[in-house]
Amino acid sequence: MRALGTLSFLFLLWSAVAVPVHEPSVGALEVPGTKCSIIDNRREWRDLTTEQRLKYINAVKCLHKLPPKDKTRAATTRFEEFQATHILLTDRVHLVGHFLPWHRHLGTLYGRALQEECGYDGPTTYWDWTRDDMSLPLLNSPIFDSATGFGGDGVEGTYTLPSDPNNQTGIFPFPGQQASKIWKGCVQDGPFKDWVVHLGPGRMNTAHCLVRGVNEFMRSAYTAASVENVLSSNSFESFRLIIDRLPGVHGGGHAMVGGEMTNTYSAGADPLFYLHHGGLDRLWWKWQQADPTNRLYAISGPTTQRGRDNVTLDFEIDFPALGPNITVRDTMDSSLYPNCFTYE
Ligand SMILES: *[C@@H]1O[C@H](CO)[C@@H](O)[C@H](O)[C@H]1NC(C)=O
Ligand SMILES: *[C@@H]1O[C@H](CO)[C@@H](O)[C@H](O)[C@H]1NC(C)=O
Ligand SMILES: *[C@@H]1O[C@H](CO)[C@@H](O)[C@H](O)[C@H]1NC(C)=O
Ligand SMILES: [Cu+2]
Repeated sequence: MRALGTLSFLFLLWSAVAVPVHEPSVGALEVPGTKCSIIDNRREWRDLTTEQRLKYINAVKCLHKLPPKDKTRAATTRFEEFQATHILLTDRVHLVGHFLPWHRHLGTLYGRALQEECGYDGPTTYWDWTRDDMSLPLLNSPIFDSATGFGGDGVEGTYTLPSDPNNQTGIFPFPGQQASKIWKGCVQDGPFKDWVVHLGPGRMNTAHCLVRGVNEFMRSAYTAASVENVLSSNSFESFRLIIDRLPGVHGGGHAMVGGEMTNTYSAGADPLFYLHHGGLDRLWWKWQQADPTNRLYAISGPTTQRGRDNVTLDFEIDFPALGPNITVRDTMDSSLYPNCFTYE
């Protein structure tokens, strides 16, 4: 009792004297640009253990059961809150210089939600399309496995696009694709076969199934040679243009999965959105790592679609309802706060 009294006295003395001087608050440790205490070593889908894959999928399902944090918006679940943010900001974060920075941080926030809100304890994951056997149909990819993946193709005849006579919602097929083939039908196998999403297609809000139309349309963008070619760009400007060019290495993954993934606005209805964007982010990361002195903080491209200016490192990007505003600079070195990840 007496010893305890002395100890607590010493503790009080220590906390009164030492704490205010030496101990920064936890928040202060997470200042953007500072070193992370934990790094998420991102790993490709097929390099996760089967147990990790199942846990990841369960976490995605969990996120779609949690309520949104900001109930004043259109999202009905926490999962949809990420999709809603993407819908809201689509016209501000595509075909601009901060396309890759914005999607990098969106992926971080989504991965963190799976870990912190839904108990996923494995690494954040991504899709390296070049590992799919080009001699086999895309549906043979382990990504589309119905037991340990995200389920397969949409079933023809189970979904009809709502009419959009004035093209108000941004539903449109990629050039050379037919809308009815791409919005083929509801996914009826695998973990998301009973899913109801409430946002999309496009900017509409309708309750509907997870729609896909898996196809080989853009496979050629994902040969090892084609991806090497993207990585051989020697300026950020040419790199970002080659990534974003329709229907290149960004649009290609959207087009091949088909359905909701082909929609610029509502693509985040499909959990594969985050694996595809993780794959793109990894290309950016690899491009940066090949010459960090010159590339880690290289940025260019307009601040608005069809703008003639260039985005700077100080440009602010926002994530309504998901997290605080950050600057483009804060995304450039993924190993620092607030992103804290690397690729194995
Ligand atoms: C529909 O709108 C999108 C953008 O929202 C545009 O890219 C597309 O060309 C339009 N399609 C038609 C047929 O007007
Ligand atoms: C924007 O950056 C690109 C690539 O560095 C450059 O070619 C272009 O001249 C810049 N435009 C302006 C308006 O500064
Ligand atoms: C975050 O960024 C958005 C868009 O630039 C801006 O409208 C908003 O005021 C910013 N919020 C804060 C808290 O700075
Ligand atoms: Cu996007």
